[in-house]
Amino acid sequence: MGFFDKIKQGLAKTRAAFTEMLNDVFDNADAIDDDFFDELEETLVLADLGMDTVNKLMKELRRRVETRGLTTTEHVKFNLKLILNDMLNVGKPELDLSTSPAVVLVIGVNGVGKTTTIGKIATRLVNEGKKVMMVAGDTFRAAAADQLEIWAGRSGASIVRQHEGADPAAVVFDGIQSAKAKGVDVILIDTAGRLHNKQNLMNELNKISRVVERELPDAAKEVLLVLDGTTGQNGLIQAKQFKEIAGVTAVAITKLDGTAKGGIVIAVSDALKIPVKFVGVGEKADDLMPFVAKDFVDALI
Ligand SMILES: Nc1nc2c(ncn2[C@@H]2O[C@H](COP(=O)(O)OP(=O)(O)OP(=O)(O)O)[C@@H](O)[C@H]2O)c(=O)[nH]1
Ligand SMILES: [Mg+2]
Repeated sequence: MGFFDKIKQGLAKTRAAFTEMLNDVFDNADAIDDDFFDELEETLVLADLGMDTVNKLMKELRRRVETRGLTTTEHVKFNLKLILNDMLNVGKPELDLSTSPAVVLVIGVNGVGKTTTIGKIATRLVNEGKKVMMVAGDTFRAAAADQLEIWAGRSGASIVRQHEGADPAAVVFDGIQSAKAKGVDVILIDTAGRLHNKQNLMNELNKISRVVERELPDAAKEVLLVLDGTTGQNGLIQAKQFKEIAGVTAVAITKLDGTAKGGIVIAVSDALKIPVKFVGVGEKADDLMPFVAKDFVDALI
């Protein structure tokens, strides 16, 4: 199944809620007038695009309708899709894995799907013929490394772990030495989301980043923030905080299969100007899709 069909399936709940309402708005419009714009705006807000993004979108759409003299719903719909596409195209859609090794630091609050997403990315990369290593930087509880180890086994990646309570930066140091010795292509670092406060989290992530920077100064590096799509606007707040403390370069949005709030993908890229590079649409190894903006918009509208 290609991205388009899979994302359509993954977005089934969002489509049921949003796409149908949107079609109603377009089908029942007598004219491109204030009533039409009001109804469209309401629908976009309900899809969890967020007020800021909706306001910006509506302003741009009205501007286009006026300056281009758009009179048919077809033309308006087409322009709506173009604007959404622009909002989603805020950077390179793929991870930068241009060096061997390349490093992907995976962060996010607990339960959003970090470990699962690492397992899925590893599966994808191993299938592409890459040598992948997972590093269990979540030392908060032993079960975290156990869960990662299961994904390592499933995907064919290697894993570096230490005992519960170990210093995550020390585990990362170990992992990097081992990766260099083994000629690993991609190092995927799992981290804990459950830290006592923002300061602790920031300190720990900074310490890990410093080790990576010192040991691999020339490596391609990504900081991948994982967000749970079912949390809607709350995810957007988390994203803003993580952007501030951790230099996020890419976003993965998980659990889109379980929510009608798929509009969060647009809200996050528009508000943060950081590209969404993956979307999760299920719990299995192949339920992670590299993000294709145009297909996403086509699936939505
Ligand atoms: N339906 C669905 N479930 C998902 C998806 N991604 C992850 N999950 C599930 O979400 C739950 C939490 O995933 P984890 O990968 O353990 O999340 P985490 O961020 O590592 O959590 P902590 O280690 O506790 O911080 C698991 O039950 C996963 O199977 C997805 O795209 N769709
Ligand atoms: Mg985890």
